[in-house]
Amino acid sequence: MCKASAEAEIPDTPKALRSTIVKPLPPEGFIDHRAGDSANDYLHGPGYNAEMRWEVMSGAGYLTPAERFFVRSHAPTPRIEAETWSLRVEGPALGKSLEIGYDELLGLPSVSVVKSLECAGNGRVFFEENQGRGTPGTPWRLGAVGVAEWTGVPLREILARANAKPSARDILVESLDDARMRRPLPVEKALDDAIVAYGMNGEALAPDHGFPARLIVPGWAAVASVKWLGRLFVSDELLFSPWNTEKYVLTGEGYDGSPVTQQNVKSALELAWDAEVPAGENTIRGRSWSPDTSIFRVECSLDGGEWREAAVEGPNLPGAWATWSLPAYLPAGDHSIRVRATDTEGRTQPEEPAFNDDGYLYDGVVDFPIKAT
Ligand SMILES: Nc1nc2c(c(=O)[nH]1)N[C@H]1C(S)=C(S)[C@@H](COP(=O)(O)O)O[C@H]1N2
Ligand SMILES: [Mo]
Repeated sequence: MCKASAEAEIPDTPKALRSTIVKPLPPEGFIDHRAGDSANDYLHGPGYNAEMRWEVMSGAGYLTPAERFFVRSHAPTPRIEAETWSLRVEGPALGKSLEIGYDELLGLPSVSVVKSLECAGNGRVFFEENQGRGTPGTPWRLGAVGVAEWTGVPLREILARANAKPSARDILVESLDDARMRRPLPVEKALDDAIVAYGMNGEALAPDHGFPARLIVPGWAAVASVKWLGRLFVSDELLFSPWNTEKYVLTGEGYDGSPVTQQNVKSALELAWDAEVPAGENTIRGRSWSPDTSIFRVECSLDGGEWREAAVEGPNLPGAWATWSLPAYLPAGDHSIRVRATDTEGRTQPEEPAFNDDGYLYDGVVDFPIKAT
């Protein structure tokens, strides 16, 4: 029987069946940010994190391969068996409770969407490097983002099957890993475009990315996209947990402590940080992304010179990214390239993003160092 309490009873994952991150993290593909055990405080602890090196996207096609996708987990990756797993959907704002097994989930009406998934802290290190303001948290450069094709069941469909009442307001999304995430998601966003995903780039989700099922909440900081789903508790009241009051909230001067929701416009080069390229004529390639629309324009400034437009190439899918290129003559020596994207809503990357205490949502113009030899 399903119990309609706000606290889920989540079985302990046997220790022998966990690994900090399961997939290989070859050093040429990842910056390993794992910083030791955070077993006593998965909410605030450093977690188990691996950053994608941007040079792997050079010539890699539009989607980020699952093997190259960044990992951000508060606790070790749990190994969950599809046969014994189920998703519980319950709470006072539903006409009936559901318990959906893996095969049953795969049999429900599904969609496939190509969307980015980005950590709220992506770009955090630039608050320190560009503004001299240190923050706690993983020192991501720009590799805590990826674009994948996600396949799953619209959350709207699941809520309809549970006879969700019009009074439904908030959903506590609970995970089965040791972090036991309990991040509330507004019903409005759930009904709009959130999905319970079981597929990534045409394959079952990998263990590190949420097998058997995770939420995908397009355009929102990826903390909303809870992995290893266990239970959705649907309430007609606003819900609060440390996951939307203590962490993943915007605090500091000018902020009111509200949860991070939508991401913003950013850009990266398909090059290593501090890349070396041959001196002479080069084609610089990069990608820019918007949380919910396409990219309208990308401008670059070489060594502090005038802004020049890069050639934006297709596909340029809304809520995913656009690839672009810029011819650049680079004489031997040290150079820098500044990149500034604008999306079709007219949102442009600012010179100096407003600082917040935990270093979320850095969307400022980044000065990419390049050495020509
Ligand atoms: N259960 C669970 N879900 C989670 C997390 C987690 O630690 N546990 N981390 C969140 C955060 S902060 C991010 S950025 C994304 C990362 O997704 P990925 O590891 O598939 O790239 O997962 C989110 N979902
Ligand atoms: Mo994150």
